[in-house]
Amino acid sequence: MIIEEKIAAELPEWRQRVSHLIKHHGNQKVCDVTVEQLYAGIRGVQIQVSDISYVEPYQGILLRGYSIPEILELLPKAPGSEIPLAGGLYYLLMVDRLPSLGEAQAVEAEWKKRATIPGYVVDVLRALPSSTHPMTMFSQAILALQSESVFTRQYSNGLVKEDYWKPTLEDSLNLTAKLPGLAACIYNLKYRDGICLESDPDVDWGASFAQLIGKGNDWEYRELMRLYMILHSDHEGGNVSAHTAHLVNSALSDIYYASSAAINGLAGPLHGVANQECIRWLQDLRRNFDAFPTREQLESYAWETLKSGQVIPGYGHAVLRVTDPRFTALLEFGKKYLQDDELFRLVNMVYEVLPEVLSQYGKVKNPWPNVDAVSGSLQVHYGLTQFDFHTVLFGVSRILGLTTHAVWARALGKPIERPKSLTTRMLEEMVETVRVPVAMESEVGAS
Ligand code: HAX
Repeated sequence: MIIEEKIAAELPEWRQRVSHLIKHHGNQKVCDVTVEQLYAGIRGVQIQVSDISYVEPYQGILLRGYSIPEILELLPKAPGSEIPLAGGLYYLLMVDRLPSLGEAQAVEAEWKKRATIPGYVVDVLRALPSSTHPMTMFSQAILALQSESVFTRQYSNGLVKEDYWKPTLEDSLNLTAKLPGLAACIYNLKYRDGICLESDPDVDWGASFAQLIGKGNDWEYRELMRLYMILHSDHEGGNVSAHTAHLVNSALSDIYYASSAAINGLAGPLHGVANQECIRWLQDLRRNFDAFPTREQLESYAWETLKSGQVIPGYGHAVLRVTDPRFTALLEFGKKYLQDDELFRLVNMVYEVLPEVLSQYGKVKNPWPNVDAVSGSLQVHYGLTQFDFHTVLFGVSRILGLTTHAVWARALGKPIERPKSLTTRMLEEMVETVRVPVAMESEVGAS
């Protein structure tokens, strides 16, 4: 398999670099942690190494060093398409080299061989109550596949540590191959005719979901799906979904366990489900006014949301300090194909008004939009009005990134992750403060 061969060729040098760093610089301190960071979600603390991607605060995500505009320009495109093949992106993430069209197509061919979804997975999905959230269905479908894990089977037969990455890669290809089909199956069971189809061997991975939900003839939607699948694939190792996968993977749980856990993290409204929340907020905003709102009306609605103590979904980021380039790429797509769509016009107006409002609000470190501020409006335009489903598509793409992190973590022999916690008393002793009695604290507060 092309990816395995390439990684095997690169690996000796990577292993040598890592062992050199540990052997010669193992005691060198590279980062400090403040008391505030410990109470603030260890924000900004550099706790792991991954070479797959990096979020540069003022540039956005770099995938193997390439920015989003570079990725969209340099990766080989599907025939008849302006958007790169997802197979080429997976090759780049895994192998750390820009692929040729042939190499991208070789990954696509691997996915096609492995795309069939076992009947028992569909049975699991069918058995769930109709009220089940699509993200719960997605997580359970991935977990149901766990019995297929090649890694777990080989591990119990006595696999040597330096080969752990090989069946992890095999599992990653097997799982990622099935993801568009799984997502389409969930969509069809929940919102359409309940039929789960086999993917068409002539359709590339990025466009396959479109074909499987009956939108195969809609060229624009196929293009949107290809773009969506590229843009959501990875966002460094520290975000909730990627870090969850890394942690679970470090216990030598297989890719299915790690990916299902990551999807559960992605299902939070502060993370992936922000795209669903964003559509809810935009639609509530629109319903609040008889006609399309003016900028002033939009501004006062945004203040109402903030004053009621809620976050405005799609804005802000833990690391980014500029407009997310993934947002920009989707906005450009929208400007090209759906300028007059009302929801999309609202997205544009929010972008014109909200950064200033959030800056005045004061406490938000990044007043700019992230990818979730626009992605859902494009899906709704092409008929995916059931916005509670959108994060499943985000998850399909994100598993490309997190499986790559997992393969490389195993290839470089990373051990089980086990950071240490402190008690509040220990911290107090470390900073040598004397606890102020409650009575005195309120006196201080009153002065
Ligand atoms: N609306 C209102 N308040 C916001 C805000 C927003 N969009 N973004 C941040 N804040 C608030 C925070 O809640 C925090 O308030 P408190 O001090 O009262 O807790 C304060 O501003 C400082 O937060 P921050 O340091 O700027 O941001 P964080 O790193 O703590 O959080 C989040 C980053 C993305 C979680 C945050 O900006 C947020 O909640 N945004 C809205 C939800 C969202 O869009 N999430 C998706 C992020 C991208 C992603 O992961 N996609 O999957």
